[in-house]
Amino acid sequence: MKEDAVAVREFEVVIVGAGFAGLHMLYRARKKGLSVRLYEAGSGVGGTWYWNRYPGARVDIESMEYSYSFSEEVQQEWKWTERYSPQPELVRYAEFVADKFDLKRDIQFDSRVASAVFDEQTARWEIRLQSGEQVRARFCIMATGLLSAPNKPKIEGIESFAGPQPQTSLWPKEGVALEGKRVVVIGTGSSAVQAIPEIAKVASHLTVLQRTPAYAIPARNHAIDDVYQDKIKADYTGLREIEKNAFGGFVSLSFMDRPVPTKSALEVDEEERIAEYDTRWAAGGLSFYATFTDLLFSKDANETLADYVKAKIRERVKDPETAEKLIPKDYPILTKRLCADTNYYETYNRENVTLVDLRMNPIERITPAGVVAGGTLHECDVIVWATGFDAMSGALDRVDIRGRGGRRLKDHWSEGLRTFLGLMCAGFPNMVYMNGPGSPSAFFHPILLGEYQGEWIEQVIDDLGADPRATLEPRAESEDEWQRHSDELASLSLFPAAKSWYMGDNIPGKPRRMLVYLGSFASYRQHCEEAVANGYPKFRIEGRPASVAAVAS
Ligand code: NA7
Repeated sequence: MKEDAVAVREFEVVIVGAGFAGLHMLYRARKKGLSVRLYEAGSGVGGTWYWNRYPGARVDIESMEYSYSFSEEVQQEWKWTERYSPQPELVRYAEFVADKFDLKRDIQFDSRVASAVFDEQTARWEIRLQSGEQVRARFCIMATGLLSAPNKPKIEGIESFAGPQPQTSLWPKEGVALEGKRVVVIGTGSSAVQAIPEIAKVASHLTVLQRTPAYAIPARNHAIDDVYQDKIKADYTGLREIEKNAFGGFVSLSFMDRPVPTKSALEVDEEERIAEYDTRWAAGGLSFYATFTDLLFSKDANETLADYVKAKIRERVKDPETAEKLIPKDYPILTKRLCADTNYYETYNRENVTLVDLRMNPIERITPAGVVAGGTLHECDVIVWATGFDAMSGALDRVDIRGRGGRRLKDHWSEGLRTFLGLMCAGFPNMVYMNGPGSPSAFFHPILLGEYQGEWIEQVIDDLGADPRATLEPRAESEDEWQRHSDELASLSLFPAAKSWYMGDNIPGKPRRMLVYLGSFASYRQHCEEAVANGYPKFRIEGRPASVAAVAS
């Protein structure tokens, strides 16, 4: 039978991914009256929070901030229990929002999208699921997440290990038995920093294999009550406005009056500088990013904070040799993601915890009995891979995406990731990425960014709405211009001095480039608005809908 004889369902909008960005996009598309279907690989909503079920997993932006702003009802009704919510509560929150707006009736779970191919004849995306099911859509919105494609290194013998070897980012729903076991954790990024103290409490022995030490700041998590929440809920709109202009999109609530840094670390004297660091250390969390204007741009300024945190690590770890191993030596603080910890460093004071420096003792192979590093076999019952993600592009690369002329998105990116505004690519009409590479994503509150991008996408769909064959894609020169601007901002910062997932360094063969737009959200928003104002000057439009044709020609 010919394919067309089989009923291929057609939607105006297909969304991929039921994380926070995808759910909000679905809400908007439905409200607009568009025919829409969302495909999700998992069996439930929540995206990153659905998959990352490892012990200790919790958000590191305060929950009162790390939440939706688009519905005042949601803001008022939902109650958080802790300053930084644990993973199960974040999933419950996503469920609450999905149920409140009856979103699940347009979501197909357990459905991984395998390919999306643009058909130039029909101006439609042909989307195929791994199950073989096929649908068509005019707009394909990839809400696939910035940190969702797990990275598991290829190491000799990896399949031979006799016990379980879960990844933090794909932690089994039924859990992993760690009680009384000998556990090896590989990696010391944010996930490991959260998991290690929890695993150490129950394992008979924990060996941590560390390639690059992290900088971690105490999270100082605690329960939050109604009185505290009601104070914020009294003017949530006001808080959201502050967040949109704040460094990183969050203020850390005790610093609401100081959302952006105003002084250089070098223009104040040491007493004032240390007092500021002490205040933030006592408050806990990631507000350090917003302490001074030049921490990410001046090596000398940066060192003032690095030295401060190094001294704290030495205070927290009893054995000086272990403390030295835990102190980062070769990258500026904040240029790899700062971690928020609960008893991370103190965990190395426990009798049942050993730290191995992989720089001195690289991993050689995995055997049925454990991990061989530097000639020593670290025998264990469980290996936990806390080795991060193929960030920003990994989830998109896993889908076989082909635009005009059959060109693969992977090939478009073979010399370095490039997008226009992190939203679209030339040659891939009507395909939009949410929290994509080249957007402020990892450097801005991802939920608020997703909400803004959702509004932007809605406007684009609205403007193109008149003609079902109309398509829109950035001009190649708009993409070049955006990349030049983004690369230039990165080159002024200290980020290139660190090997990090921000720069694509953690994935062998990934071209090096700053994957996150470092301008402020305000500036990003201005670029997004200018791009579509006055007839979409930065875009190539086919089908010429009346609303944009006049000026775009
Ligand atoms: P991260 O932050 O990318 O951390 C991954 C860790 O795994 C990091 O310490 C890596 O060392 C280590 N790693 C990766 N590959 C290897 C190999 N082959 N051998 C040894 N060690 C390895 O991921 P997370 O999941 O912790 O956090 C991701 C983000 O989620 C975080 O930034 C927050 O935004 C939330 P490396 O530093 O590459 O030397």
